[in-house]
Amino acid sequence: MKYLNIVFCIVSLLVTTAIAVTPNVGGRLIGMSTRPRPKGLISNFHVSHVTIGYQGGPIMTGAVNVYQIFYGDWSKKAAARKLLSYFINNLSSSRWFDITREYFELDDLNRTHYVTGPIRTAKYFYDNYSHGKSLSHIAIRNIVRGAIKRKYLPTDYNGIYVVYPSEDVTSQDFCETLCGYHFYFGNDTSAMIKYAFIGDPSTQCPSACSALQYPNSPNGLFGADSMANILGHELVETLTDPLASSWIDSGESVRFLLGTHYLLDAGSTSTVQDLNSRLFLSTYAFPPSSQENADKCAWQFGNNHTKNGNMWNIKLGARKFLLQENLSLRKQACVMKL
Ligand SMILES: *[C@@H]1O[C@H](CO)[C@@H](O)[C@H](O)[C@H]1NC(C)=O
Ligand SMILES: *[C@@H]1O[C@H](CO)[C@@H](O)[C@H](O)[C@H]1NC(C)=O
Ligand SMILES: *[C@@H]1O[C@H](CO)[C@@H](O)[C@H](O)[C@H]1NC(C)=O
Ligand SMILES: *[C@@H]1O[C@H](CO)[C@@H](O)[C@H](O)[C@H]1NC(C)=O
Ligand SMILES: *[C@@H]1O[C@H](CO)[C@@H](O)[C@H](O)[C@H]1NC(C)=O
Ligand SMILES: CC(=O)N[C@H]1CO[C@H](CO)[C@@H](O)[C@@H]1O
Repeated sequence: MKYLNIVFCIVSLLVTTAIAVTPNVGGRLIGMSTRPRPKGLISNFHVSHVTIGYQGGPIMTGAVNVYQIFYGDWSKKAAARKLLSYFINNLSSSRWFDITREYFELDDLNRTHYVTGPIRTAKYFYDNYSHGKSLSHIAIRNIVRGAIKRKYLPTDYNGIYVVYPSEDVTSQDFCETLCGYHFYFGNDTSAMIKYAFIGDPSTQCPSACSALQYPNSPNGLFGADSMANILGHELVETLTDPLASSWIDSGESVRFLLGTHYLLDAGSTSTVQDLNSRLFLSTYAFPPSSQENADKCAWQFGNNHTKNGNMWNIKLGARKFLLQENLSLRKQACVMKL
C-alpha cells in the first residue's frame, strides 16, 4: 500500500538521521478543535497535560511574514480586516509571545535555534470566491497555491499564508470538529509553503469556535475578535511545529503517529501528502491525543475581565483581546505570559 510505504519512509528517515530531518511527505492537518462540550461529537476531547517533546524537525526562526487571504466577501469588513492585521502586528511584542520563544530546533551540529519573531503582516489579497462558497481542505490549499502561482502573493518559505473565508462560506470540518488548522505543501523539505485556515464562527457556530458571549466582543467585531484567538493558536503552532515534526506530543503517541496511523485531535481529519503533492484525506474517530503546544491550552483563558458580557484577557498595543493561554516549556503549564 502506497500509504503505508510513505509512513515507513518517514520512520526510517527519522531513525537514521535523527536530527533536523523533516519528511516532505506525511503529517496531519493540525486542527484547533472546537470547544469541548459535555455531549455530542467532540465529547471525548480533553486537553492532556502530558508534555510535548522535540521530534527533530524544524521550527520557524527569524522574522516571519504573514500573508493574509481574505476569501469571499470582505467588501464591507475593512474594520475586521484591520483588526486581524493589528493583532498579528502586535502579537510578537507581547509577553504572551515570549512563551513561543522558548521553543527551538536543533541543527545537524546540535546547535539550538529559537523562535524569535517578529511576525508581521505583509502583502494581503482578496480572493473573490475563486473556489465557490463551500470549501474542501484541498480547495483551501489551492486558494493559497493559486494566489502564489498567479503572483498575487510572493513565494516565501519562511512566511505563513492565512486563509480567512468570510462568514457566508462553509469549510470542511469547520464548526463540526475544528475551528482552524495549519498545514503545508511543497515537494522539498527545505521549501515548504506553510498555511493556515481560520474560520469566522459568527454565523455558523458562535459558541463552538468562540469563547465570547455572542454578540459581545472586545472590539465590537464578534467574527474578527473570535478569529483572533484561533489565529493566535495557529500562528504559534506554525512557528513551533510548521511541518508537524518538531513540537508535538512525545513518546508513544508520536511513535504511534508515525508507525501506524496519523493521529488527530478529537474527530478531526488527517491529511497526508504524497510526493506528488496530492492530498489523501481520511478521518478517524477519537484517537489518543497528539497535540502541539497551543492544543494543550486550547479554550483556557485564565483570568479575564468581563464587562457587560464582554470578555478580554490581554492587551496588545491599544486593543483588548480574549486569547487562549499557551504551554510554557519551562513552567510546564498553560500561561498567559512568562
Ligand atoms: C500594532 O499594530 C498596528 C497596526 O498594524 C501597528 O501600526 C503598530 O505598530 C503595532 N504596534 C506594535 C507595538 O507593534
Ligand atoms: C547530537 O545529539 C545527539 C543526542 O544527544 C547525539 O546522538 C549526536 O551524536 C549529536 N550530534 C552531534 C553532531 O554532535
Ligand atoms: C466578485 O465577483 C462578483 C461576481 O463575479 C462581481 O460582481 C464582483 O464585482 C467581484 N468583486 C470584486 C471585488 O472583484
Ligand atoms: C512538485 O513537483 C511536481 C513535479 O515536478 C510539480 O509539478 C509541482 O508543481 C511541484 N509542486 C510544488 C508545490 O512545487
Ligand atoms: C471569564 O471569567 C468568568 C469569571 O471568572 C468565568 O466565569 C468565565 O468562564 C471566564 N471566561 C472564559 C472564556 O474563560
Ligand atoms: C490559569 C493560569 O494558569 N493562569 C496563569 C497564566 O499565567 C500567569 C502568569 O504566568 C499566571 O499568573 C496565571 O496564574
